[in-house]
Amino acid sequence: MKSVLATAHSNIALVKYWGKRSDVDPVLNLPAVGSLSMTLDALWTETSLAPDRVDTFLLDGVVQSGAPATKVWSALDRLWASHHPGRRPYCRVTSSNRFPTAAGLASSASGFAALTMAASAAFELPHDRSALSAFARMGSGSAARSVFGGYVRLHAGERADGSDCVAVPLSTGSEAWPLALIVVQTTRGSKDVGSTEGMERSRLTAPYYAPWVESSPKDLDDAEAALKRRDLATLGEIVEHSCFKMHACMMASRPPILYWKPTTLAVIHEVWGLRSRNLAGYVTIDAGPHVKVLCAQENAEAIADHCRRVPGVEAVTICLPGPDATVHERPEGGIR
Ligand code: 2P0
Repeated sequence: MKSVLATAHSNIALVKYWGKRSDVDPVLNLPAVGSLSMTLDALWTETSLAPDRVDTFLLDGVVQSGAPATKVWSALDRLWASHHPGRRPYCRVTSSNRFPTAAGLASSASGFAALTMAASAAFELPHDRSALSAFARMGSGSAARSVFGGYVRLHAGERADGSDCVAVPLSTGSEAWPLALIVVQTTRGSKDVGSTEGMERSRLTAPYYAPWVESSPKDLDDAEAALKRRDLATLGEIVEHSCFKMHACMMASRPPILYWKPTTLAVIHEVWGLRSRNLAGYVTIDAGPHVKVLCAQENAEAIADHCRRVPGVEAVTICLPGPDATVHERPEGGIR
C-alpha cells in the first residue's frame, strides 16, 4: 500500500436525513430518506494513511480505541476486501479536524469521506467517486455527501443492495450557486443523544416518523428545483420546513429528543426578525443545539454580526460552498 493524505469538507443538509431503512442489511447503512446538502469550505478533515506494524488510529493527536477505532477498521476492511484478497495491511490512520473550534460540530461526515478517499488511493482501488461515496455512507450516512463539493443530493433508493442509494453533485466548483451558510455555535461540549441512536428511537417510537419519511421526496424535488433556478426564498422555506419537521419527529420520540438550548431559540428568533426587516436568512439545525443560517453571500457578514450579538452565542463562522474531497500526493511522515 501507498502512503497518502486526503481532505474532505464537512456538509450541512438543507433537506435532512433522519432515519434508516430497517428492511436491509444494517452494514449498508441505507437511509430511509434522501437528503440535499451544501459542502462547506471552512470546515474539513485531513486524514493520512500509511503502512504500520499494527493498526493505529490517531484523531486530533489522541490514540483512539473502542467503538470509534472499530468503525475505522471496519471501513478499511470493507474497502480492502472490495478489490484485494487476503488480509488487509496494518495501517496508521492520522486524522485531524480543521474546524474553527472543536466543540459540537459534526465531523463524521468529513471524517469518513476523508478516510474513504485516503484508503482508496492507499489501497490502489479502481472505484469512482460515486462508488467511494457509497463506501463512505457505510461509515456515516452524511459522509456520502462530503465526497462531493458544492451542492449534493443523496438519493435514498429502493433496492435492497443499496445500488440506487447514490450521491449526485448538483453543482460544484465555480458553477455552485454562491450562497453562504453561517454556523452559529450556541454551546460548547458534546450532544446528549448520538444521531444513530436518536434516529432509531424516532423510527421505533415517534408517531410523526411515517409522515416524515413519506413527505421527504417532495421536499427534495422542490429543493432541487429551487436550487437550479436560484430561488432563495423558496429554497429557504423548504430548508426550514425540513428542519422543523425533523425536530418535531425527534421531540415526539419516546423518550423525547430535544437538542435545542435557550440560545438555539434566541438565534432562530433573531434570524426571523432580520428576515422581516429584509435581511433574508433561513435557519436549519442538526442533531445538536447549533443553528446554521442559509443566506445570500452579500448578506452573510451582516447576519453573522447580528448572530454574534445574541447572548449565549459562542462562535460564528461564515461558510461558502466547499470543494470535492481530494487525495494529495504526500511524502512519508505524519500530517502537519
Ligand atoms: C443530516 N444528520 O442530514 C442529518 C440531520 C443529523 C441531523 O446525518 O448513523 O452521523 O452515521 O448514518 O450521518 C447525522 O447523522 O448518522 C446526520 P449515521 P450521521 O445531516
